[in-house]
Amino acid sequence: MKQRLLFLGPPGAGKGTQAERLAASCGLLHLSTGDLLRAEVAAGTDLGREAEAVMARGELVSDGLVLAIVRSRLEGHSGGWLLDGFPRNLVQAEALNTLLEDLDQQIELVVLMELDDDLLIQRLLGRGRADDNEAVIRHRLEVYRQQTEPLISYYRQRQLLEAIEASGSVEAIAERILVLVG
Ligand code: B4P
Repeated sequence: MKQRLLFLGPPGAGKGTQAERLAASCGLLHLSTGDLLRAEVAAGTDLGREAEAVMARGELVSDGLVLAIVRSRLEGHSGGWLLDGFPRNLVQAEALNTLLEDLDQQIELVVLMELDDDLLIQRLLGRGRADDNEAVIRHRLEVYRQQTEPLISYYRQRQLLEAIEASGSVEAIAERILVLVG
């Protein structure tokens, strides 16, 4: 079974939903940069104050902040991990490579979750988080196309990427992912 995984996909594809489930059943460390940033906002830290307005606009928080969070969690962790929502652009992907070289670890699988925009928007409006109104969702989708989508060919070239259709029930999608994880 693969132990070092990335979940990639547009906002609302269900990365968090599936990552939580898989990490719990396989004993992997689940690192969601979105959840970690929201925890900083809730705790009112300096980092949280900096991230809050950026997230509310649907833009990406600065690479430096996100990288510091990921580095601090991965250093000193020797078991498997699942990165959910990170990396989100090429700068973060290159920084992750450098970090993993330092730690003598390698990504084993990148799971791309694909879903039509209409369904993404419907799911996010149903979730109703602070950054889930239609205008912000549309902007997050644009940011995804511009900044995150280039990671698809980046990881495909490295022969790490497998895509799944992210429609259907949570259980059906979990099954598709399990087949890839092995
Ligand atoms: P994230 O927290 O990563 O959230 P997301 O992409 O919007 O959602 P996800 O795909 O995880 O969907 P979920 O399972 O919740 O990002 C939020 C913000 O944080 C970003 O916009 C950015 O500002 C910042 N950020 C995060 N990481 C960053 C980074 N690396 N660099 C810079 N900034 C960063 O599912 C969505 C909804 O669908 C839920 O309501 C769920 O219940 C529902 N759902 C899931 N599966 C379903 C199914 N099969 N059927 C029906 N509904 C389903």
